[in-house]
Amino acid sequence: MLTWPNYIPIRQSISAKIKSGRLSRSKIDTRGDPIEIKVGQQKQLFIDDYVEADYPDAIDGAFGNHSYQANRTGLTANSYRQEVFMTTIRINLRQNNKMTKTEWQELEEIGYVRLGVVLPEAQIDRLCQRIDEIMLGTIRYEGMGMQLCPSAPGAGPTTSFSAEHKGSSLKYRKIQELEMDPLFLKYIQHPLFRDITRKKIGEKVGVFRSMFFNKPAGGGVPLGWHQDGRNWNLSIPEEITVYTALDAQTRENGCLTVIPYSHKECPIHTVRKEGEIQKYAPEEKRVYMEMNKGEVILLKIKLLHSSLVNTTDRPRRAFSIAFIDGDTYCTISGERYPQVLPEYHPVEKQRS
Ligand SMILES: O=C(O)CCC(=O)C(=O)O
Repeated sequence: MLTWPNYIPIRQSISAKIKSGRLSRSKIDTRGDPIEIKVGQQKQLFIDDYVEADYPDAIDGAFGNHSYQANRTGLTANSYRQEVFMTTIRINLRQNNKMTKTEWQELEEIGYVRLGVVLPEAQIDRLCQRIDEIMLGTIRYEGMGMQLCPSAPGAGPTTSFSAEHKGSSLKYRKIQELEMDPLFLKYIQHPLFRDITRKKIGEKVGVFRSMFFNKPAGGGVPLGWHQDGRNWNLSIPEEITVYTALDAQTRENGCLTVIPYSHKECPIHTVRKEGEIQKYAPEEKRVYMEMNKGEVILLKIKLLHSSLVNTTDRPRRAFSIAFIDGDTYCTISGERYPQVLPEYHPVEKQRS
């Protein structure tokens, strides 16, 4: 079976055929990219007859163990030529709350693994509604860390992150300590994440952060290339983040972008200078993680990642959980972190 960072196997398979002369580029989607994926609950692949023979394997590789239904829905318009037809792939809800051996291997090797959609769409919608209520201030939690997006009216170019609500607006950039909210806590305690953390950490699990990352409609702040964890100063180092796309992510709305295998290339941390970007994160190494609404990715903390701004008129909301051992404390301040598994224990002193 083909392994997968992004749609590379499909692309490689197409490239091989182009090189060997069995397929001419003109036979593929005339817009240049051989395969177009429309992100949403349904993915549409524009795929050619030659690729069809390979595609069950490729798709199987692409979506790991997730079941899928592929239906040939007929020939597309003439502009795609007769050889190109449209296939609809529906990503079903993940059935298995345990990670497979292959998924663990992929995580270790590539630095991330796609886990599929973990919650039904209606429940993801409830999380979206809840985070909107928190931003608007109709639901409030004392001590919850919040930062406005500079695009919020009156926010100014630099906004600070501190433990207070900063006005009713959907233009927040980050919100932390979401484990305080029962709906988000329930999600953090999802059986799949219980399985992952039991294997990686043990029975008693905390969160260094459970954070909302927002790129409000028509804006947001670009996030430069970086690894996580360098300044966390944790007594027990941890290395996994569970990242959930609350809205579908695309290149247009500033999807998470990663450099596969970069977690092995240490230390790199923040990559700001042009020369460093060319060295560590050149365009050809980048994987734009276009995701379905509700799709979950497990990331190694040292995986180099970034994201751009949202150029669409809809928000790009995401939820990122950095799980740690429940006994971890900060080696500088001595502060402890909230425990979330097997049950929730908040910390007395709130972080700012
Ligand atoms: O959602 C984003 O744009 C960035 C997320 C991120 O940096 C993280 O989860 O560590």
